[in-house]
Amino acid sequence: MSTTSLQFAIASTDDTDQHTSAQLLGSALLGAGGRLPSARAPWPKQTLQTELLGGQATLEERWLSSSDCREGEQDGLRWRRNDELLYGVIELDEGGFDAAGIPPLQAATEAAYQRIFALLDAQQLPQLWRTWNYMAAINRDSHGLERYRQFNIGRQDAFRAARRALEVQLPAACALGFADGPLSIAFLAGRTPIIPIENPRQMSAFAYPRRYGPRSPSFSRAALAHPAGAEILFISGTASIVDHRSIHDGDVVAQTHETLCNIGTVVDAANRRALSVPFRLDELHYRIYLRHAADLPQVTAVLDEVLGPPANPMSRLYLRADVCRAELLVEVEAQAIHPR
Ligand code: 3EB
Repeated sequence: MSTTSLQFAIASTDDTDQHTSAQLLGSALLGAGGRLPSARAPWPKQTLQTELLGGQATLEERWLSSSDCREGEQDGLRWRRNDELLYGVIELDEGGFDAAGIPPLQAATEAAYQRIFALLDAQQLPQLWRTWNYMAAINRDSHGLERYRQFNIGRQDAFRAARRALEVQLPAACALGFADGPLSIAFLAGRTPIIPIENPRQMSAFAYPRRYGPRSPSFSRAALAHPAGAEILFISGTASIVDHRSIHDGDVVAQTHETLCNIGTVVDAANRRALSVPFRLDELHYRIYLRHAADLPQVTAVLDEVLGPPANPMSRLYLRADVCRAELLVEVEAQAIHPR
């Protein structure tokens, strides 16, 4: 028996009966790259169009509510909620956003975030806690601009249009590229505001200089969220960036060490604001994104060395993905839930 209102679990995709679906807020399917779309899930499910590395073919990460959920669907967005938080997924094909002048990815991103903000306002759960952003060909140039930078314009314009703050209360986030697939955004939102956390080793992403694109990325380095009886720590996608510069060009081992140093520093910063017991690096659930699948042994060895071998191998899931700067070879995100 748990008194927390939210739990996180990893399931192999064939044990769908393990949780009554009435209490499943939603999920993410990892390792679906190259597969035919399966039957439509009865809950919001984000499909990561890439490969899980080194383990199972597919796994599903599930967010479980302690109470039954309500749900809805509109304009490509599916959501489920309980009394205090909401999980949603929106998937948009860029082909539907081919207006003159504006890159389709930028237009699709702006539309997606506008729909998310409209939903959260209507549901009276306005606080965006965490977003998971995936898109095809993130490093490719089109319309004279790298696609990740197009995404950042659409995202920031939507925050601005919704009169949402651009430098405070930004959600934790990640943004990665796959070879193929729609713009796919999953999100958790709630009634209560997050405590946003920045990293003293890194410039805040919302303050990045213009050389990284005409609009800065709209995310916090980490966030603490507080549903009833619980404290969630979300660590945003983290890479080998110190101040605003990518470092250790071409050296995946050094990039992984730098990334884990950044995560250690941001966890320390979060622990100074945490309401529960301190978060430890060896209790976090990690997703590790590798640009090159062949780097898996080296990256795994660094994580095992720095964090200790995982007590549960499911707590470190390795995925193939393109990181949002061409020189970055690895990105790591993490989370944990404590009772409070
Ligand atoms: C960085 O630190 C690496 O655009 O939402 C990490 C996490 C990164 C989130 C985002 C981007 C995003 O700038 C990239």
